Amino acid sequence: MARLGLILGDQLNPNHALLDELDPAMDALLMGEVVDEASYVPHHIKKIVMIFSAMRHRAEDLKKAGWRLHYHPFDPDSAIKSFSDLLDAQYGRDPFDELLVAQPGEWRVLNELQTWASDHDITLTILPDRRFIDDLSVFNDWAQGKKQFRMEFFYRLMRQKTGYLMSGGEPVGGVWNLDADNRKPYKGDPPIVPIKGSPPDAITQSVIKELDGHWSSFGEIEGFDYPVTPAAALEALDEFIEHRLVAFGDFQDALVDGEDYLFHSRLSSALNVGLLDPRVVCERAINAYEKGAAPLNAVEGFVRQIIGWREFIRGVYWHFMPEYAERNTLDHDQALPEWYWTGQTQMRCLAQAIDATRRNAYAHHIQRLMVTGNFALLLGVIPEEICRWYLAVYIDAYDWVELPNTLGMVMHADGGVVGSKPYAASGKYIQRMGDHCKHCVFNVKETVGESACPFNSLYWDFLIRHRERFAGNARMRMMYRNVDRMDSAQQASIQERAQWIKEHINEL
Ligand code: FAD
Ligand code: DLZ
Repeated sequence: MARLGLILGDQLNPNHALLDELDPAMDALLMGEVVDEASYVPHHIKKIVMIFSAMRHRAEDLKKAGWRLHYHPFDPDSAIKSFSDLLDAQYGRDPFDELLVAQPGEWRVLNELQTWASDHDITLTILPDRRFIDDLSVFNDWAQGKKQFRMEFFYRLMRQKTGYLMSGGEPVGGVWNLDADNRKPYKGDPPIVPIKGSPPDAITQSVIKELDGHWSSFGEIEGFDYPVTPAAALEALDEFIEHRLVAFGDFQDALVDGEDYLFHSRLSSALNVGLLDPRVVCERAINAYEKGAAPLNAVEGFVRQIIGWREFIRGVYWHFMPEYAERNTLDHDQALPEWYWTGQTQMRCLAQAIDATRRNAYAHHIQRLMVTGNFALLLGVIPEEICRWYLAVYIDAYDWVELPNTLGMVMHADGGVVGSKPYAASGKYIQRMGDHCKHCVFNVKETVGESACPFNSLYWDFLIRHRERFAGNARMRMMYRNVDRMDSAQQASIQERAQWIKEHINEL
């Protein structure tokens, strides 16, 4: 029986399950740079360069290891546009009875492969996706019978399962979560060591040459320096551990004008295409803690992002898809402001986050959550529009991770699966966590009036509009107490200013 293994562009992990399942002497592998995958959203050009270059490196390694691999390089004029076309072409060239693939990262892709296999009467075998710490069944077993999913409890299970930062069955340091220590604004100490980056090698340079000027999408190509091989990704990991992990915890929530990365790892793109194994990432960070090179609040905070948030978010995605993508619990109906695609807004925090996104295909978590995300929530943007934006513009964005973070965590459009309350915040939060407001034309201390920070009126308007849904939420009681301190005239003028902002949003 002839078997074909399809390796998707974000499944480049050297321990891919296909390589254990198939026999290089008998079975073939297939990889393809297909136009539809590069264009179903206007991906940042750096994201496409990274994926194609990493795919080409992986293909070289597989061929060197003796695999019979058919590789379809990018060709916008080719008749091969989709994974289905790619499989058709391969089937015509070298027929097979069974198609094997690791669980794709998107429901859309899984659906396409299932449809293709069923139309061709071919057995489709889905193998585990080893880019994660655990199999999806771990999340599903945990989720069974639960009315509410809370990351914190899933995280504790993952700590116990991995044994990370555990001692005698108890969390090291006596508490599971040191998040309360991780909210300091940054005042310049310790100095931020710039990310060294991985200069483009010959393969990356040739991808850049092929795409530059011939493939228009979002973002700038200049300065590409993301790792595209497992070796380069390990170097990036070690560099993070040596220079930034130490302050990762303290300044995890900080926002600093002119600083793109602060103390974040910038490892998400490598993790999400399988260049880095999440276990290796956590174990090297824990090793730094055990050697006394990084404090517990930094290492626990970092490990939590990976064994907690990353695994939890993926579990939520597969648990609720495909209907999850359709949710719009708060009935939001505003179009995404045009300047999300250009960065041309006078609101300093948004301009900085979007400018970094355009240059780097990256913004750090607090920019994504509390700046571009928070603003879209307060404005009431249609979830589908803001999700499409996040999926397009970030180098690490794939549906399994982007969707629950955006639709769930940021937009609260899932009705509270990912978060028990929306992360709605006024300009005061942005002022507290950084220095953007000092450089902004708007006044963060004002709520109404022409020069008032737009976050402020939109924040109160959001609370007033959604009073029925949120006033009874224990975690929002204080917010509603503040709303109730305002008389009806104050509330009306806030709502008037919020309405004006919505009507003139593209001019701000
Ligand atoms: P660090 O701050 O150094 O964190 C370390 C690692 O933890 C990350 O590399 C990532 O693998 C993991 N991690 C941290 N938070 C999360 C999270 N909430 N969900 C999943 N993994 C997490 N992350 C993506 O990988 N792809 C996305 O498309 C994506 N979209 C997002 C959209 C929104 C609206 C928000 C609020 C967050 C999103 N995130 C996404 C999560 C997070 O913002 C990024 O993982 C992080 O900013 C990547 O930068 P870093 O590698 O420097 O992360
Ligand atoms: C994101 C992406 C892009 C831009 N291009 C390709 C490609 O040409 N070939 C490929 O196999 N995969 C690509 N990908 C990743 C797929 O879209 C990915 O498999 C899904 O996003 C699932 O996570």
